[in-house]
Amino acid sequence: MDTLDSPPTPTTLLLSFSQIVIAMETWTVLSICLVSLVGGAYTKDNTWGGLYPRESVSREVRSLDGLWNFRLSPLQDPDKGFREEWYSQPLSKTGSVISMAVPSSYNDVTQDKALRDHIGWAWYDRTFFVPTRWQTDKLRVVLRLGSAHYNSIVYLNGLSLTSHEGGHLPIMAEITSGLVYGRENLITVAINNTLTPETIPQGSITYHDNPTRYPPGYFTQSYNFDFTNYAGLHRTVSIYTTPVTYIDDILVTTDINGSDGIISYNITTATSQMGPKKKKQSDSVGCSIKLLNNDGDHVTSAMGCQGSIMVVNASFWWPYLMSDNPGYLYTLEVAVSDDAGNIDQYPQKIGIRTVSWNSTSLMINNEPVYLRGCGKHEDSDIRGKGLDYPLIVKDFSLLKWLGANSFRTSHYPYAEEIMDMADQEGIMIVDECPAVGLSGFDEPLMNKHISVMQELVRRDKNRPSVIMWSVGNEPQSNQEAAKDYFSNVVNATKADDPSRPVTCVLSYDKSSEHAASSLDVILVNRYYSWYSDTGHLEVIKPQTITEFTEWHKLHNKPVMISEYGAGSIAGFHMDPEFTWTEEYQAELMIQNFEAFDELRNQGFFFGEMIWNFADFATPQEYNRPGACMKGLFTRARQPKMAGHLMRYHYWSLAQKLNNATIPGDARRLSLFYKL
Ligand code: GCB
Repeated sequence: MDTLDSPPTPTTLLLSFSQIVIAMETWTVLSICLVSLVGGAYTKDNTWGGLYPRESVSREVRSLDGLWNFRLSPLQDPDKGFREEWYSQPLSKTGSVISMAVPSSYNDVTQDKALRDHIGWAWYDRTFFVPTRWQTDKLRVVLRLGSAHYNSIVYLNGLSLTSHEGGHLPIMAEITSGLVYGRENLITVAINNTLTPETIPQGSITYHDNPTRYPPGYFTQSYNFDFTNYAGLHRTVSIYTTPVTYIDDILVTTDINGSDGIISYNITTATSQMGPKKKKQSDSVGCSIKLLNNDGDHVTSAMGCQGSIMVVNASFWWPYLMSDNPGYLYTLEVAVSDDAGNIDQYPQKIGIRTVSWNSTSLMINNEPVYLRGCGKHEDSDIRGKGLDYPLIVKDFSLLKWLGANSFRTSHYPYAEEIMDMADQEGIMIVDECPAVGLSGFDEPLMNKHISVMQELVRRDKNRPSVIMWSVGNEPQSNQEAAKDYFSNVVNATKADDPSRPVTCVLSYDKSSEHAASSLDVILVNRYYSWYSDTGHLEVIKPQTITEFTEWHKLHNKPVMISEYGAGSIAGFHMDPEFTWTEEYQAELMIQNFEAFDELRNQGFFFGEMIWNFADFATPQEYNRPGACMKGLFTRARQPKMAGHLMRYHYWSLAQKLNNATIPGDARRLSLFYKL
């Protein structure tokens, strides 16, 4: 959904329509004037592939992470920055700025409540140096922002460069002709966190215009999900170079035949129309590939921009605890060259594995898998949803400590750096788009939803860890319009990627549910003894067994539970167990485990994911103390009783189903939990 020179959508600007028209007109006129001043016009480049910026002999990557300048647009004057053209000069010249960490959410890094609770536009800028060498070497230069939540407009040296709707997915634009070489360049990003019924996810703004109860112009934002709507430049920002003729995208699919692997690849190339011309450009581009094993040794090579190669006696990609060597990755070194002498190379990590499914099971490499996992969030203290390497390492270390083999990227796509870890550690991913709690299924929303899925598939298609696409979480799919809506979104996703099952996480009763019939596998969230029959743990087993058996009978598809759980306040204990205590959370889990064992024995139940891996931040409300407390771990990633219990449970399953050996301390701890 990247567009150059396309204005942000009115609904996300928090401006009146007439203000938007004026802003758009000013913006366009201004762009035209400034373009002629610097002598270069930006052209549309929204056909980019999903390749993460990686260095190679032909590519250089420079990080723009660090401390940026930052200021907010006033709540009551959201278009001030556009009207005063804050992007046309350093932000510090437009008013007072503060330093802002990138990547990070901006909400929790200061003591300022207005910043934490801001609704509307926030502005970032920084300068960066570009060497003259890049110009003399006639390189194409690309800017990439890992994600900016929710709506963003990017300016380079005072000109509008690109805009993007939606957080959690990358924004890219070629900047070759807009750069000043051998000098400092200015990048400015305006970000708006406003959610409306037309955004994905949805939200709404309420204007409280009763002067006896609220101050003038008072408005609030609400949304149909419980996690904090953190905002900002959440992921890494970088610029990178490629030759003028470059690898635009690589699609890899894999198959297995006995002990051999088959890798099919399709390389898309492009030639920059904006970049400096190096000699004579040519249409004739040649591709070659080289396959390296994970020690970097050469395995095989081939010529051609598409084709298949056979890997004799391949090392397959297996999930964690299903093999002694899980997460085995090869590197496909792709090279393209044109007859003007441009050569581009890109190292693409791949795993050789298959995903298949039938009416009862999900299989990796033809072996049924049972998902032992968690719903998660990108969430931590101070950083909010900002990418944080220590947190990535800690979370994967905890997942493996638990004996988990999977998680769902609830409720939006996670950072590519997290996905890299999943690939390499053998953690299976249900890859979810940001469509959480959708309602009002009209055509414009559907088209936007389909585009978001396309962006997600484009980004993550080559990842062996991704075993399933989830087009959303808990839509209001009891509405009849959900039937056609989801059938269209699912079919569009399958057209983009027929190799993986497509699902949507459901919450309505099967009798009133309209999305289920289009899904390949059924994922259901259920909170027995928490949101229903609170305090009555004895109902969990009969209710869970009955319900999930019926889902399978009705749809003849594999079924799993994608959320269950209870809130617990770390350190709060009572015996007998009582809601919100660690004991209650643990006992609720034990009741669920017994139900899951029975369901698994029936042959159609293919996984369990507890809600949630860790406690996470929520907006201010009276039923949650600043966080959703259903974590196995606290927000600081320390285990509750539930974490220890889950460690024993998941390792026991791994022993039973995958012949894994339960670590000694996990076995000892089980004695505390009546297991
Ligand atoms: C759900 C949602 C999840 C919430 C959870 C809860 O069904 O999918 O996002 O956090 O319930 O704790 O209420």
